[in-house]
Amino acid sequence: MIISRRTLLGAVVPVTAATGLVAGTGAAAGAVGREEGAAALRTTADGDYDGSDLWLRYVPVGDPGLLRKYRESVTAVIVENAGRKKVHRHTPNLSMAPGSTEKLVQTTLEAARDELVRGLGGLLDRAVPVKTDPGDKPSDGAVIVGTRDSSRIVRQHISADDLTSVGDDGYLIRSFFRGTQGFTVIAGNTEVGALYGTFAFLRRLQTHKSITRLDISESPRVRHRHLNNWETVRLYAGNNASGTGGLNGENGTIFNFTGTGESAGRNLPVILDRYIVAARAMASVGMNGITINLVNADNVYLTPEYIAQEAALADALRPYGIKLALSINYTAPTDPRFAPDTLTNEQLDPHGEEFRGWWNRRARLLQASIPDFTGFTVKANSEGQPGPQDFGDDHGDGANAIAAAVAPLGMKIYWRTFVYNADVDEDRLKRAYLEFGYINDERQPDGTRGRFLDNVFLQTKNGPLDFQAREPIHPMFGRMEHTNQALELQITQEYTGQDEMLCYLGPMWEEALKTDTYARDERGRLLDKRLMGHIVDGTAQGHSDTAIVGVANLGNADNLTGHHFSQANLFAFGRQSWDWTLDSADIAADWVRMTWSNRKNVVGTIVKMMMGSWEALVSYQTPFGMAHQFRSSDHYGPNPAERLARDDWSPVYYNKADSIGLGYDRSSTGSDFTAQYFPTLAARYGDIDTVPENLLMWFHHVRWDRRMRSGRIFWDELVYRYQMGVQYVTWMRLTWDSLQPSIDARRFSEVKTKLTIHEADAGDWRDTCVNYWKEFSGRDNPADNGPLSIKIVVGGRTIGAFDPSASSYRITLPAGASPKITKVIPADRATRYEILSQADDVPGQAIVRVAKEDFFGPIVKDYVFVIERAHP
Ligand code: BDP
Repeated sequence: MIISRRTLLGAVVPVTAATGLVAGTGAAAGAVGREEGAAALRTTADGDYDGSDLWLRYVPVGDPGLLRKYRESVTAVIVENAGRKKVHRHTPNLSMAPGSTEKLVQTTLEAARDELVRGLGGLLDRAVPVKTDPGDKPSDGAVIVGTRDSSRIVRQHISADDLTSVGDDGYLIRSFFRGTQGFTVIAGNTEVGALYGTFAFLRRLQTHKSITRLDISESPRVRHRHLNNWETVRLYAGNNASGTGGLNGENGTIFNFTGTGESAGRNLPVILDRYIVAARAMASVGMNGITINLVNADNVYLTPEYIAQEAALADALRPYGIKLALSINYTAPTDPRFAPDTLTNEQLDPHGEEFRGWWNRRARLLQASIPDFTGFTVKANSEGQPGPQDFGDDHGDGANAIAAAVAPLGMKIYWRTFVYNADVDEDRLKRAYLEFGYINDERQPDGTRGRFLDNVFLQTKNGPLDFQAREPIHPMFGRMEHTNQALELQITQEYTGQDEMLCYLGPMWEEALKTDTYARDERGRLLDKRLMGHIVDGTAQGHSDTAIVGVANLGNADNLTGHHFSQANLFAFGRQSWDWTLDSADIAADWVRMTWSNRKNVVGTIVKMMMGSWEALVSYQTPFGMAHQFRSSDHYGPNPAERLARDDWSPVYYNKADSIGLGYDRSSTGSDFTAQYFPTLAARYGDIDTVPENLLMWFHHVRWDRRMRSGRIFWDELVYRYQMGVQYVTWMRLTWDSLQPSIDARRFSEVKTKLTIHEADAGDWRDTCVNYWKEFSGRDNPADNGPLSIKIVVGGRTIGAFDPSASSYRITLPAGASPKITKVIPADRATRYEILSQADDVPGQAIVRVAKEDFFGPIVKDYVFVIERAHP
C-alpha cells in the first residue's frame, strides 16, 4: 500500500514496514520489535512539547559537570540603561493577546536582557538575577550587555577602535576571567549588535561550548538579510492540514491581518505569541528584515487600513532589529481601492511625474507610520504580473522609476529577475539574462556603465530555473557587475518535499554559495574572489550594498514551520546569510543541539540524517540534473508526462525524453545557454565529458547507453540513483525509530509519521518517473548490479534478478527443497546484510536487510521474499 500525503492529510499513519523492525544507526543493526503508538505512551515531563519555541527552547544543561561550570561563570546579568533608547512605537494600543506568554518590549536592550533571563534561567535551571547598576566593578559571574553609549562597563573594557571593526550589526564577546573569577562583556556599536551578541552567547551554552576564554568578534558578510514571507501560497505551515488554510477563521499565515469569526479581535495591533517568537528567532540568527506579503502582491497591503496593521507589526518587531517591507504590484496606482488617488493606464509612464509621484506618496504614507520601512519587492512581467513591458518600457525603466520615487525616503527596490517571457528565447533558462544583462552593460551619459539606480537590487534566485532541488548557479551572478544584486533562496520547501519530507537545505545553499563562477574582469582576468558568495557579499566586484533574501516558511502551525525539521532550514538560512562561508554540517549540529538534544549519539545521528537528506531527495526526484518533473497541481508529487498550455511549465519540456535518451541540450549544439556562463564554466558545462554528472541533464541530452563514470550505462545508473534516494529515506525512518528513547514523545511521533509518508512518496517518485522513462528507453529495470543488489541461495539454488524497486519477491521452490536462505551474495562487497527472518515452512516469508554507506550516506533495503512451493 502506498501511504501518500494526498490520501492521508495529517492523519496518524499505521506502520507500513512489513517487518515492524527497527535498525540502529549502523543500518543493519540488531532488530528490536516495537509497536506503533508506543511513543505516545512514553510521556515524559515535556512529552507533549509541540516545537513552538523553535531553537530557543533553553532546556537545562544535562551534563552535571558542565552545568556546574556554567553556573560558576554566570551568576548575574547586567544591562545598564536598558530602558533608555526606546524604539519608535506608532501604535498606542499595541497589546499582547490575552493569555500570551511572550511580552512586548520597547528597547533592544530590554529584548537582550529578557532573553538572557529566560535563556540562562532555563539552561542553568535557576533564576539569574538582573542588575541595573554594577557598582564600581562587575561582580564575578556577571554577563554585561550593551554599547559604549549605554554601558559604563563596556566603555571601560572595550575600546572604540575594537568595536569599529565590527560595524553596525556586529558584536564582540570577551571574557575577563582569572580562573573561575571574572565576567563576560557582550558589546555592539548598536543595541541590535549587542542583541546579536547576546544570542550568540546563549547559543554557546545551548550547544555546550566553553564560555570562559572568549574573544569573539563577529560581523555579517551581507548587509540585508531578509525574509520574503509568501503569506498565501507555498506555505506549508498553516495550522489547518488541508494546506495553507488556518483554523478559527485565520488563514495559514504567521501574521493575522484578516481574522474573522472566532478569530475576530485577534488582528493586529493584537500581538500573538508567535509574532514575538518569530522575531526572537530571526534576530537570534541575525536576520534584519521581512517583506510580509506574497510577490504576486495584493494592493490591499497599501491601503490605510492595512498600513495601520503593518505599523503595529513593525512596532512589535522593531526592538529585535527587524524592519518591514512590502511586495507591490507595478500597476497598483490604477487600483480603484486607492480612489481618489488613482492613475489611468496612460499615466503609468515610468519617466513621467505622475507615476513617480504616486509611488512617492504611497511610500510617504508608509513611512509616516513605519519610519524604518525599507522598501518594495517587485515581481514585474513575470507569470502574469504586470510590468513596464506591458507599456513598451523595460525593466530598467520600471525599476528606476519606483526607485527614484522612494530614494529620497531612503528606501530600496528589490526587483526580481524571475522572468521568462517565451518570446525572448526558446530556452527558458536564457531569458532573465537576456532581459537584464544589457541594462547592466549599458553605457551612461556620465561615462559609467549600468543603468540601474543605486537603490535598486536585482533579486535573483540561486539557479536559472525555479528553486529546483539541484540547479547550476544562475549565470547572472558575476555578470551584473554594475548592478546591486540580491540572492534569493527558497526556505519554504515548495520543490523539496513541502511539509512532508525531511530535507535539510543547508548543503544545497552551501553548494551554490561556494560554486566558483570563474568570473572575469573587463579585461578578461579571473577575479581573485569569485565564488558565488563573494559576488553576493560584494567582495568580488566591490559592491557595498548587499542582500540575501529567503522565501520564508513561517506559518501559524504550532511549530511555525509545519515539519519540525523545516525549522532547521530557517535557522540555516539565517546563519548562512550572515556568513555564507559556514559549514552546513556545523550549522546542523548547532540546530540539533538547540532543538533536540545535546547527547552525542543523538546529535551525530540526526546531523547525519539531515546531511544526506537533500541529496537523497535529488536522487529520488530529479537525479543527474533532471529538472522540474512536478505535477502542476501542487508541485509535490511527480508527473513527468505532463504537458501544459505553456511549454516551459511542462515536465516534458524539461525532460525531452525520447528513444535516444533524456535531458535538455543547452550546449552549443543545443540552446547554447552554457554561453551565458564565464568561459571556464561555459566550457565545462558545455562538454558532456566534463560537466559534473550531477548537472548532466541540465546541459545535455544523454543517451540511454552512455557509459557513466561508474562504468555502468546511464539507464542503469539512473534507475539505481532513484532507488538509492528511496533507500536513504528507509534508513532515515529506521534510524529515527532508534532515537525514540532520546526524543520527547509528541515530536518523536510527529516526525515518525512524516517519515513514513516520506518513504512512500519517495517510492512514488521513483516508480512514476522510472516507469515513464521506460516507455522511451525500452529497457527493463536493472537488477543484479546495483549498490544494494543481492542474490540468494535457497534450497540449493542461486536466485537473483531482484529489481530493487520492488517491495516483495515471489520465490517458487521445487517440491522437497528447504525454504531456508543459506547464502546471501551482495553485488557490492561494501554491502552488509542480515537475515532478519526466515521462513520455517512454505508458504512463508523471509526478510533480508541490506545496507551500505554510499556517497551521500547510508542506504537500506529490506528484501521481502514470499516463498512458495511449485504446484506439481
Ligand atoms: C514559483 C512558485 C510561484 C511563485 C514563483 C515566483 O510556484 O508560486 O510565484 O515561483 O518566484 O516557484 O514568483
